[in-house]
Amino acid sequence: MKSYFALFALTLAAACAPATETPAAVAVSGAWCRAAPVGALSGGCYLTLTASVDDQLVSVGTPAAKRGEIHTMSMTGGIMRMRQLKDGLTLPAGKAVVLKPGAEHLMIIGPNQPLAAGGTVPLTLTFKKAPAQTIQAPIRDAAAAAPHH
Ligand SMILES: [Cu+2]
Repeated sequence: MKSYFALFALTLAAACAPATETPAAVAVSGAWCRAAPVGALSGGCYLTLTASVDDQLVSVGTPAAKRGEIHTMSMTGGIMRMRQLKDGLTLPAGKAVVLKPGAEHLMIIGPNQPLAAGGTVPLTLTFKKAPAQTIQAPIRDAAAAAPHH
């Protein structure tokens, strides 16, 4: 009886051998949204994404605004310009991609409520490979950070 059990355990162990493929997952950290004055037409959100395999942030959604977009900022002829990354944001395997003021960021367009410090913004992040995730980004005043627009 005992040896039967041992054999069964061995078979189980073999079936559960480590997979050769790394599962697609994205670690999200340090999320926050910038507090905006009442009546603001949009707001910026920032976070750090680390993907386990080469992946892509495809879209961002939120019930707190009409829609979410993925933006980048770049210097063109001495002027800081912002543009939407329609194809999403590339996340190389194992590399922390930092979305921050003055660089890549998430933008929520048409907030349904004032983005007041102390509140939170739920953000649903959709990836090409990793499962989608919903996080709660705290709203913070960011007077010290670089202006967004
Ligand atoms: Cu933007």
